[in-house]
Amino acid sequence: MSHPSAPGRIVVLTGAGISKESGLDTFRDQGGLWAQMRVEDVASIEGYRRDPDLVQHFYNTRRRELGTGRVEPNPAHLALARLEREWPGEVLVVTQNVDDLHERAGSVNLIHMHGELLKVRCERCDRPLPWREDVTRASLCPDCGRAGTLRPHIVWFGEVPFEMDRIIAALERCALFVSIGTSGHVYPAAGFVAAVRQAGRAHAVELNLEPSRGASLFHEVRTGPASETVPAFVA
Ligand code: BV8
Repeated sequence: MSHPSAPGRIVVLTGAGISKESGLDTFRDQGGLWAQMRVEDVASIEGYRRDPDLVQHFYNTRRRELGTGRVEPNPAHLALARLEREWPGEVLVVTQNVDDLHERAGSVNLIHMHGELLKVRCERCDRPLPWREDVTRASLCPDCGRAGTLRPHIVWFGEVPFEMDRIIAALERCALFVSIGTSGHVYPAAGFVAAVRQAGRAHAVELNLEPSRGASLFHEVRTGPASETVPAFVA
Protein backbone atom coordinates (compact mmCIF):
# COMPACT_ATOMS: atom_id res chain seq x y z
CA MET A 1 0.00 0.00 0.00
CA SER A 2 1.48 3.37 -0.97
CA HIS A 3 2.43 5.62 1.96
CA PRO A 4 0.83 9.08 1.66
CA SER A 5 3.06 11.95 2.88
CA ALA A 6 1.60 12.06 6.38
CA PRO A 7 0.89 8.41 7.33
CA GLY A 8 -2.72 8.73 8.43
CA ARG A 9 -4.60 6.51 10.86
CA ILE A 10 -6.22 3.37 9.52
CA VAL A 11 -9.34 1.76 10.99
CA VAL A 12 -10.20 -1.76 9.88
CA LEU A 13 -13.63 -3.30 10.66
CA THR A 14 -13.82 -7.07 10.34
CA GLY A 15 -16.74 -9.49 10.41
CA ALA A 16 -17.30 -13.22 10.20
CA GLY A 17 -16.20 -13.35 6.54
CA ILE A 18 -12.54 -12.81 7.46
CA SER A 19 -12.60 -16.00 9.56
CA LYS A 20 -14.56 -18.11 7.05
CA GLU A 21 -11.41 -19.45 5.35
CA SER A 22 -10.06 -20.39 8.76
CA GLY A 23 -12.98 -22.79 8.99
CA LEU A 24 -15.38 -20.78 11.19
CA ASP A 25 -19.04 -20.36 10.18
CA THR A 26 -20.37 -16.95 9.21
CA PHE A 27 -23.82 -15.90 10.41
CA ARG A 28 -25.89 -15.11 7.34
CA ASP A 29 -24.24 -17.00 4.53
CA GLN A 30 -25.82 -20.16 3.20
CA GLY A 31 -25.64 -22.67 6.04
CA GLY A 32 -24.27 -20.07 8.44
CA LEU A 33 -24.74 -20.16 12.20
CA TRP A 34 -28.11 -18.44 12.23
CA ALA A 35 -29.45 -20.80 9.57
CA GLN A 36 -29.41 -23.49 12.25
CA MET A 37 -31.19 -21.51 14.95
CA ARG A 38 -33.10 -18.31 15.69
CA VAL A 39 -30.87 -15.40 16.64
CA GLU A 40 -33.25 -14.33 19.41
CA ASP A 41 -32.92 -17.76 21.04
CA VAL A 42 -29.16 -17.68 21.39
CA ALA A 43 -27.78 -14.16 21.00
CA SER A 44 -30.07 -12.12 23.26
CA ILE A 45 -30.38 -11.60 27.00
CA GLU A 46 -34.03 -12.72 26.80
CA GLY A 47 -32.94 -15.93 25.11
CA TYR A 48 -30.37 -16.49 27.83
CA ARG A 49 -32.87 -15.94 30.62
CA ARG A 50 -35.38 -18.22 28.87
CA ASP A 51 -32.97 -21.09 28.26
CA PRO A 52 -29.47 -20.59 29.69
CA ASP A 53 -28.43 -24.18 28.95
CA LEU A 54 -29.23 -23.77 25.23
CA VAL A 55 -27.24 -20.53 25.02
CA GLN A 56 -24.30 -21.92 27.02
CA HIS A 57 -24.32 -24.97 24.71
CA PHE A 58 -24.23 -22.70 21.62
CA TYR A 59 -21.19 -20.85 22.93
CA ASN A 60 -19.54 -23.97 24.44
CA THR A 61 -19.71 -25.59 21.00
CA ARG A 62 -18.10 -22.59 19.32
CA ARG A 63 -15.50 -22.20 22.11
CA ARG A 64 -14.54 -25.87 21.77
CA GLU A 65 -14.21 -25.44 17.98
CA LEU A 66 -11.66 -22.66 18.53
CA GLY A 67 -9.63 -24.88 20.81
CA THR A 68 -9.36 -27.88 18.47
CA GLY A 69 -6.14 -26.61 16.84
CA ARG A 70 -7.83 -27.01 13.42
CA VAL A 71 -8.74 -23.30 13.33
CA GLU A 72 -5.79 -21.08 12.41
CA PRO A 73 -5.39 -17.43 11.34
CA ASN A 74 -5.49 -17.16 7.52
CA PRO A 75 -3.50 -14.83 5.20
CA ALA A 76 -6.07 -12.06 5.74
CA HIS A 77 -5.49 -11.97 9.52
CA LEU A 78 -1.73 -12.17 8.98
CA ALA A 79 -1.77 -9.32 6.45
CA LEU A 80 -3.57 -7.03 8.93
CA ALA A 81 -1.02 -7.85 11.64
CA ARG A 82 1.80 -7.06 9.18
CA LEU A 83 0.08 -3.77 8.27
CA GLU A 84 0.01 -2.82 11.96
CA ARG A 85 3.74 -3.59 12.29
CA GLU A 86 4.83 -1.84 9.10
CA TRP A 87 2.48 1.14 8.71
CA PRO A 88 4.07 4.27 10.27
CA GLY A 89 0.69 5.58 11.48
CA GLU A 90 -1.82 3.96 13.86
CA VAL A 91 -3.73 0.88 12.68
CA LEU A 92 -6.79 -0.08 14.76
CA VAL A 93 -8.67 -3.32 14.06
CA VAL A 94 -12.28 -3.27 15.29
CA THR A 95 -13.70 -6.76 15.02
CA GLN A 96 -17.27 -7.97 15.37
CA ASN A 97 -15.81 -11.46 15.65
CA VAL A 98 -15.50 -13.24 18.96
CA ASP A 99 -12.74 -15.62 17.86
CA ASP A 100 -9.06 -15.04 18.75
CA LEU A 101 -7.65 -15.22 15.23
CA HIS A 102 -6.57 -11.56 15.02
CA GLU A 103 -4.57 -11.92 18.26
CA ARG A 104 -3.03 -15.18 17.13
CA ALA A 105 -2.05 -13.56 13.82
CA GLY A 106 -0.22 -10.82 15.80
CA SER A 107 -2.67 -7.89 15.83
CA VAL A 108 -2.28 -5.90 19.05
CA ASN A 109 -4.26 -2.67 18.60
CA LEU A 110 -7.58 -4.52 18.54
CA ILE A 111 -11.11 -4.03 19.87
CA HIS A 112 -13.58 -6.92 20.17
CA MET A 113 -16.75 -4.83 20.02
CA HIS A 114 -19.03 -7.89 20.36
CA GLY A 115 -16.96 -9.60 23.06
CA GLU A 116 -14.77 -12.70 23.10
CA LEU A 117 -15.60 -16.40 23.00
CA LEU A 118 -12.57 -17.25 25.19
CA LYS A 119 -13.81 -15.10 28.07
CA VAL A 120 -16.75 -15.40 30.47
CA ARG A 121 -18.19 -12.82 32.85
CA CYS A 122 -19.61 -13.39 36.34
CA GLU A 123 -22.96 -11.59 36.57
CA ARG A 124 -22.14 -10.71 40.19
CA CYS A 125 -18.47 -9.65 39.86
CA ASP A 126 -18.94 -8.27 36.31
CA ARG A 127 -15.31 -8.91 35.42
CA PRO A 128 -14.28 -10.71 32.17
CA LEU A 129 -12.28 -13.88 32.87
CA PRO A 130 -10.21 -15.93 30.41
CA TRP A 131 -12.08 -19.23 29.99
CA ARG A 132 -11.54 -22.18 27.65
CA GLU A 133 -13.68 -24.96 29.12
CA ASP A 134 -17.41 -25.53 28.79
CA VAL A 135 -19.56 -23.31 31.04
CA THR A 136 -22.47 -24.97 32.87
CA ARG A 137 -24.76 -24.03 35.76
CA ALA A 138 -22.25 -25.79 38.03
CA SER A 139 -19.29 -23.66 36.90
CA LEU A 140 -17.98 -21.63 39.83
CA CYS A 141 -16.83 -18.02 39.58
CA PRO A 142 -13.14 -18.10 40.68
CA ASP A 143 -13.60 -14.70 42.36
CA CYS A 144 -16.88 -14.91 44.28
CA GLY A 145 -17.19 -18.71 44.33
CA ARG A 146 -20.84 -18.66 43.24
CA ALA A 147 -22.26 -21.21 40.78
CA GLY A 148 -24.57 -20.32 37.90
CA THR A 149 -23.34 -16.73 37.55
CA LEU A 150 -20.89 -17.19 34.63
CA ARG A 151 -22.21 -15.99 31.23
CA PRO A 152 -20.41 -15.74 27.90
CA HIS A 153 -18.50 -12.44 27.61
CA ILE A 154 -20.47 -11.70 24.44
CA VAL A 155 -22.52 -8.65 23.37
CA TRP A 156 -26.02 -9.93 22.59
CA PHE A 157 -28.71 -8.13 20.61
CA GLY A 158 -30.04 -5.27 22.69
CA GLU A 159 -26.77 -4.98 24.63
CA VAL A 160 -24.29 -2.15 24.13
CA PRO A 161 -21.13 -3.02 22.18
CA PHE A 162 -17.81 -2.49 23.96
CA GLU A 163 -15.54 0.61 23.59
CA MET A 164 -17.97 2.54 21.38
CA ASP A 165 -16.52 5.94 22.38
CA ARG A 166 -13.02 4.86 21.37
CA ILE A 167 -14.34 3.41 18.10
CA ILE A 168 -16.32 6.53 17.13
CA ALA A 169 -13.32 8.77 17.88
CA ALA A 170 -11.10 6.58 15.69
CA LEU A 171 -13.63 6.58 12.84
CA GLU A 172 -13.90 10.37 12.88
CA ARG A 173 -10.16 10.97 12.63
CA CYS A 174 -8.97 8.14 10.37
CA ALA A 175 -7.61 8.68 6.84
CA LEU A 176 -8.51 5.18 5.66
CA PHE A 177 -11.45 2.93 6.67
CA VAL A 178 -11.42 -0.68 5.46
CA SER A 179 -14.39 -3.01 6.04
CA ILE A 180 -13.67 -6.72 5.58
CA GLY A 181 -16.00 -9.74 5.59
CA THR A 182 -19.17 -8.22 7.00
CA SER A 183 -22.65 -8.17 5.51
CA GLY A 184 -23.65 -4.80 6.96
CA HIS A 185 -26.71 -6.24 8.72
CA VAL A 186 -25.86 -5.48 12.35
CA TYR A 187 -25.68 -2.04 13.92
CA PRO A 188 -23.87 -0.04 15.12
CA ALA A 189 -21.03 -1.68 13.09
CA ALA A 190 -23.06 -1.41 9.87
CA GLY A 191 -23.28 2.35 10.45
CA PHE A 192 -19.51 2.92 10.74
CA VAL A 193 -19.01 3.67 7.04
CA ALA A 194 -21.71 6.36 7.21
CA ALA A 195 -19.92 7.92 10.21
CA VAL A 196 -16.65 7.90 8.27
CA ARG A 197 -18.30 9.51 5.23
CA GLN A 198 -19.98 12.05 7.51
CA ALA A 199 -16.58 13.04 8.93
CA GLY A 200 -15.61 13.66 5.29
CA ARG A 201 -11.91 12.87 5.56
CA ALA A 202 -11.27 9.16 5.01
CA HIS A 203 -11.11 6.93 1.96
CA ALA A 204 -13.53 4.03 2.52
CA VAL A 205 -12.84 0.58 1.06
CA GLU A 206 -14.90 -2.63 1.29
CA LEU A 207 -13.21 -6.00 0.83
CA ASN A 208 -15.96 -8.65 0.78
CA LEU A 209 -16.91 -11.85 -1.00
CA GLU A 210 -19.83 -9.93 -2.47
CA PRO A 211 -21.03 -6.34 -2.07
CA SER A 212 -22.53 -5.81 1.41
CA ARG A 213 -25.73 -3.94 2.24
CA GLY A 214 -23.68 -0.76 2.67
CA ALA A 215 -21.50 -1.19 -0.44
CA SER A 216 -22.81 1.97 -2.10
CA LEU A 217 -21.34 4.07 0.74
CA PHE A 218 -17.76 2.98 0.00
CA HIS A 219 -15.41 4.74 -2.43
CA GLU A 220 -14.08 1.36 -3.47
CA VAL A 221 -15.51 -2.19 -3.31
CA ARG A 222 -13.22 -5.13 -4.09
CA THR A 223 -14.94 -8.54 -4.13
CA GLY A 224 -13.29 -11.89 -3.54
CA PRO A 225 -12.13 -14.11 -0.67
CA ALA A 226 -10.41 -12.20 2.14
CA SER A 227 -7.34 -14.45 2.01
CA GLU A 228 -6.71 -12.97 -1.47
CA THR A 229 -8.15 -9.43 -1.32
CA VAL A 230 -6.61 -8.40 2.03
CA PRO A 231 -2.96 -9.34 1.33
CA ALA A 232 -3.30 -7.76 -2.13
CA PHE A 233 -4.71 -4.57 -0.61
CA VAL A 234 -2.09 -4.38 2.14
CA ALA A 235 0.85 -5.10 -0.23
C1 BV8 B 1 -27.07 -2.08 20.06
C2 BV8 B 1 -22.87 -11.98 19.22
C3 BV8 B 1 -27.58 -0.05 21.22
C4 BV8 B 1 -21.55 -12.59 19.17
C5 BV8 B 1 -23.84 -10.49 17.65
C6 BV8 B 1 -33.65 -2.19 13.67
C7 BV8 B 1 -32.88 -1.47 12.78
C8 BV8 B 1 -31.54 -1.26 13.00
C9 BV8 B 1 -30.92 -1.76 14.14
C10 BV8 B 1 -31.67 -2.48 15.02
C11 BV8 B 1 -33.03 -2.70 14.79
N1 BV8 B 1 -33.50 -3.45 15.83
C12 BV8 B 1 -32.49 -3.69 16.69
C13 BV8 B 1 -31.37 -3.10 16.22
C14 BV8 B 1 -30.03 -3.10 16.86
C15 BV8 B 1 -29.36 -4.45 16.65
C16 BV8 B 1 -29.25 -4.76 15.19
O1 BV8 B 1 -28.42 -4.23 14.49
N2 BV8 B 1 -30.15 -5.65 14.71
C17 BV8 B 1 -30.11 -5.98 13.28
C18 BV8 B 1 -30.16 -7.48 13.10
C19 BV8 B 1 -31.28 -5.27 12.61
N3 BV8 B 1 -28.03 -4.29 17.21
C20 BV8 B 1 -27.80 -4.50 18.52
O2 BV8 B 1 -28.65 -4.90 19.29
C21 BV8 B 1 -26.41 -4.15 19.01
N4 BV8 B 1 -26.52 -3.29 20.16
O3 BV8 B 1 -27.53 -1.62 19.02
O4 BV8 B 1 -27.07 -1.39 21.27
C22 BV8 B 1 -26.43 0.88 21.15
C23 BV8 B 1 -25.71 1.04 19.96
C24 BV8 B 1 -24.66 1.92 19.93
C25 BV8 B 1 -24.28 2.62 21.07
C26 BV8 B 1 -25.00 2.44 22.25
C27 BV8 B 1 -26.08 1.57 22.29
C28 BV8 B 1 -25.64 -5.39 19.42
C29 BV8 B 1 -25.30 -6.18 18.17
C30 BV8 B 1 -24.37 -7.35 18.53
C31 BV8 B 1 -25.13 -8.61 18.48
N5 BV8 B 1 -24.22 -9.74 18.63
N6 BV8 B 1 -23.21 -11.62 17.87
C32 BV8 B 1 -21.62 -13.92 18.52
O5 BV8 B 1 -22.48 -14.72 18.90
O6 BV8 B 1 -20.81 -14.12 17.63
S1 BV8 B 1 -24.17 -10.08 16.05
C33 BV8 B 1 -23.45 -11.10 14.91
O7 BV8 B 1 -23.59 -10.42 13.67
C34 BV8 B 1 -21.95 -11.32 15.06
O8 BV8 B 1 -21.34 -10.57 16.08
C35 BV8 B 1 -21.43 -10.85 13.73
O9 BV8 B 1 -20.17 -10.37 13.84
C36 BV8 B 1 -22.38 -9.77 13.43
C37 BV8 B 1 -22.36 -9.25 12.03
O10 BV8 B 1 -22.37 -10.35 11.14
P1 BV8 B 1 -21.16 -10.43 10.08
O11 BV8 B 1 -19.88 -10.47 10.82
O12 BV8 B 1 -21.34 -9.36 9.07
O13 BV8 B 1 -21.40 -11.86 9.47
P2 BV8 B 1 -22.44 -12.23 8.31
O14 BV8 B 1 -22.54 -13.71 8.28
O15 BV8 B 1 -23.67 -11.39 8.45
O16 BV8 B 1 -21.72 -11.74 6.97
C38 BV8 B 1 -20.53 -12.35 6.56
C39 BV8 B 1 -20.03 -11.57 5.35
O17 BV8 B 1 -18.77 -12.11 4.96
C40 BV8 B 1 -20.95 -11.69 4.16
O18 BV8 B 1 -21.14 -10.41 3.57
C41 BV8 B 1 -20.19 -12.60 3.19
O19 BV8 B 1 -20.41 -12.24 1.84
C42 BV8 B 1 -18.77 -12.33 3.57
N7 BV8 B 1 -17.86 -13.46 3.34
C43 BV8 B 1 -18.12 -14.78 3.43
N8 BV8 B 1 -17.00 -15.48 3.16
C44 BV8 B 1 -16.03 -14.57 2.90
C45 BV8 B 1 -16.56 -13.29 3.02
N9 BV8 B 1 -15.85 -12.17 2.79
C46 BV8 B 1 -14.54 -12.34 2.46
N10 BV8 B 1 -13.95 -13.53 2.35
C47 BV8 B 1 -14.66 -14.66 2.55
N11 BV8 B 1 -14.05 -15.86 2.40
